[in-house]
Parts: sequence; C-alpha cells; structure tokens
Amino acid sequence: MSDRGFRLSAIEKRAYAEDGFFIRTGAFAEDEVDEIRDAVECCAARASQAASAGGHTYQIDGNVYCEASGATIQFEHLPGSKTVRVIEPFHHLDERVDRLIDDPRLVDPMRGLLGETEVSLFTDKLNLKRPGEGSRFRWHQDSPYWAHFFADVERLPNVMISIDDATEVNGCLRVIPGSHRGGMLPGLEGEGRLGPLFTDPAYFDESLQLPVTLLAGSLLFFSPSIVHGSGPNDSTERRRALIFTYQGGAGRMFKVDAKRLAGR
Ligand SMILES: O=C(O)CCC(=O)C(=O)O
Repeated sequence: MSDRGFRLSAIEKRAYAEDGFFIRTGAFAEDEVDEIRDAVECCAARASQAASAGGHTYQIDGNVYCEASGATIQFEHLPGSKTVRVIEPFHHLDERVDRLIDDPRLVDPMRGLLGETEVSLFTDKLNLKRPGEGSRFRWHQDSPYWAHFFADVERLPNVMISIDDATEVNGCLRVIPGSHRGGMLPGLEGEGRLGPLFTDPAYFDESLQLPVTLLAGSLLFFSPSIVHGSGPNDSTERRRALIFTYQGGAGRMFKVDAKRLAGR
C-alpha cells in the first residue's frame, strides 16, 4: 500500500527521514485529551498502590524502581520520593489507554513509517513530570535500550501524545534534528550503570537542540535513534506524555511475553 493510503504526507515522510521527527498538532480534541488525562491518572494511582503493596524494589545509580502490577515503575529522583516519574508498560492498567493503541491517528502513520499493513505494539511509557518536581531526562537514544532485544532497532518508531501543553519551562522534549542518521552512538563511560544508555555529547552537536513545544492533544512521531532528552519541570503546571512504540508485523512486546496487534 502507498504512503498516501496510510495518510502519511510526503512532507512528513521526508521530515522523519531527514530530521528524525514530525509533529501533528491538534490530533486529539479537548474532551478526548481530558479522558486520556483521567485514564493516565488512574494508571499512576494503580501503579503507586501496587508499589506500596509490594513488588520488587531496587536502585540503579541512586534511582528507585519497582516491578509491580506488570510494570516497571520509576520514581522521582529525590531521596525517598514516592512520586511516579515513568511507568513502562502502562497500557494494561486502564482499558482506555489500551484502546488508544488501535487509534488510527497513531496506527495509520505507523503503517506508513513501517511500510506494513500489520503493525503491533513494541512498548509504551507514561512520562509524568509533576510541577516543580519532574526531573530532567539526559540526552539519549532509545535504540540502545532495545538493541539487545530487537535486531532492527531503526524500525521501532515512537509516537508521543502530549496531554498538557509542553513548554520549555515545564520540561518539553528536546531533540537534535538529524542525529538519528548516525545510527546508534556511543554512550557515556564512567557514569554508573546507566551511563552507557546516555549519549556521549562528543558524538552530536548539542547547539542544534530544538525544544519540541507541543499543545495538548498534539502528536510527535520520532525515530528511535534521534538523540533526545528533556529538562526539569520548573513550572507550576504538569507535563504528562504517553509514548507508544510500534513494530512491523506481529512481534512480541519488549517487556511482556505476548503480542499486541494494533488497529485490529
Ligand atoms: O518525557 C521525557 O521527558 C523524556 C522521555 C523520553 O525521552 C523517553 O521516554 O525516551
């Protein structure tokens, strides 16, 4: 099927190939965004309860994680914080989020990017940045996280749904346009266990960074190899975003031993 059939414009296709990302503004209406906000807060509450009730808690480089309720729950980096920062995966925690995986506004462009009619979920993350507390995310590519698991990591496109206005003050995503074209770049040495997952700034030009400010309800499609990160939330507003990563065909999910076809 042609890209047109998948409703991916030539401009979007070129932007994804050359810059490593493109944006669709206003994909979700205000009432839909409200519903997603409600759904993700239910996921966060469920994850918090599950972590408090038990689960396997551990630390890596001082960051606290808990495996509970079928998810990896990462807490804010302040010592003793019980604030959830990231949940992966989280789609199984609320059926409204699970339904989003099939939404044609996500799935059709993914079919276009992957050039396949059949696509499935690879992984999904809920990124919560609470006012004043939400921490930064250092420069990284997604591909090194997945390379040990998936042979063709370039074929794992991401889509982020922004459910709050994402601004420079509340820690919007930042990207280095075109950085995906260099493939997987070296990570940091001597910076703990997580260091190799953060991209060494010697291998990209930090001055090219672009803040991806987004209105709530907008979508950002981005390559798994684009160098990206984000600053802390220094505002009084929340900055919440959902990220879904798709794969061609019917593959196993990253953290779940099951398949989740999309757009059935
Ligand atoms: O939401 C953020 O601030 C960063 C998210 C991110 O880079 C990721 O999940 O890979």
